[in-house]
Amino acid sequence: MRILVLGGDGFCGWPASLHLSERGHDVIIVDNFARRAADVELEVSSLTPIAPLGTRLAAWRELTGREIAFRRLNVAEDYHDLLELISSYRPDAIVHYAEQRAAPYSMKSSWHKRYTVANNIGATHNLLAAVVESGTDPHVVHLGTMGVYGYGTAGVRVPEGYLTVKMTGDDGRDVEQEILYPANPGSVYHLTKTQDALAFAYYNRNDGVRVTDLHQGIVWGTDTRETAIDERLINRFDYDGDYGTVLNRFVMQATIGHPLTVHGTGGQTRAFIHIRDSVRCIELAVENPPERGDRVRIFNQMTESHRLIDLAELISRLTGAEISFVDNPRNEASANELAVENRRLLDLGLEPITLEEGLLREIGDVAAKYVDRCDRDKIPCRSRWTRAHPGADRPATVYAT
Ligand code: USQ
Repeated sequence: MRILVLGGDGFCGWPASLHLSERGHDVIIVDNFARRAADVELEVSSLTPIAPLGTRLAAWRELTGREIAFRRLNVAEDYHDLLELISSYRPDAIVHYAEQRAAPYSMKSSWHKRYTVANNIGATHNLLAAVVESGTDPHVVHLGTMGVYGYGTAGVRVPEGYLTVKMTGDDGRDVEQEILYPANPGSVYHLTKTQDALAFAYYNRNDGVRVTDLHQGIVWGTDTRETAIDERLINRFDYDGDYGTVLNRFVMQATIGHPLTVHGTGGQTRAFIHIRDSVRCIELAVENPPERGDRVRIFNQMTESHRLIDLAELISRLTGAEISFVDNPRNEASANELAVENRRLLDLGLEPITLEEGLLREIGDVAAKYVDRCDRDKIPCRSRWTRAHPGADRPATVYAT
């Protein structure tokens, strides 16, 4: 297949691009290096020394004989370049990672909120408009988030995108309808993904665009089979308070002797997936496209749920790390239950990698190898959800509003 990977230089996009190339697909990466620019802005670097994209691609060619092409463009702004690329390349699939993906980053200031909204919603809409305008029929595979469902206790197993509701009609009879599961975003970042879902529903109904929306949980782990071949292919490892995600942060903190930063009580339950399963899910979605005329297909891309305190205690037991309960900078429920339906990816052949000590040690080994690159001052989460919150974030940089 011919596949465009939008955002193919990022934490999930890079290993997915390599994996699809390894599977024999023809891959073009589209990226504007926004993720690398955010590192410059935040004065932090990936714990692992990621190579420039040109070096990455040359190494992949040298090691495997496979060619991945690259087009530098901003999906949210360079509409005509995107349209030209889709029209000329005529991809079978477009995997869409080209969105600002960190909830804390999206909450840092009004500049970050507006950037996240303009970038994410603009990129998704540009993509859909360009697909229709080009007259081509690629399968759009979008990285959504489990966070679209919200993190209250639902009282039911969270279904894969749709909910059957029963209403009472004027004549008193029951009317049944399937609707998109009610959106309940917990940050401006998550809000953009709920908006994306509406755009997909509309373009699917109006223009027949084929879409798979993958509601992914929190990714953990760093390397995949392909990124581990050579240090020039190494994947990002984010540990900072904005882009670092919770499980990788806990393992990294344990490795460097920093207390584990549990927000609030740690009663929050979240969905998780290992990076190797994440790239495998992309392969499964791409290689099993929906038929023309099918409604938007939604998969819950997660393999297990855990309470944060249970994860912290597990890591503490394994490493002796101290647990520190810090004031929660987010506006989120202090505890919730979470049961998730994920049958559709399992039915396509996903064999879940679940939490186990060996894999946690592997992350710890990566963290230990690059410990000298860690800036401990970047570990605390300083981005706050509400102004009223004591100690609200005052960034050193002044952003235009
Ligand atoms: N948390 C801590 N301590 C920390 C960091 C986070 O207790 O040091 C807590 C947060 O308060 C939150 C939970 O851990 O309750 C998850 O935070 P996170 O930063 O690991 O994940 P999140 O902000 O939800 O976002 C990440 C990815 C995002 C993806 C999402 C999937 O950055 O791209 O969409 O996970 S999900 O969480 O299922 O919505």
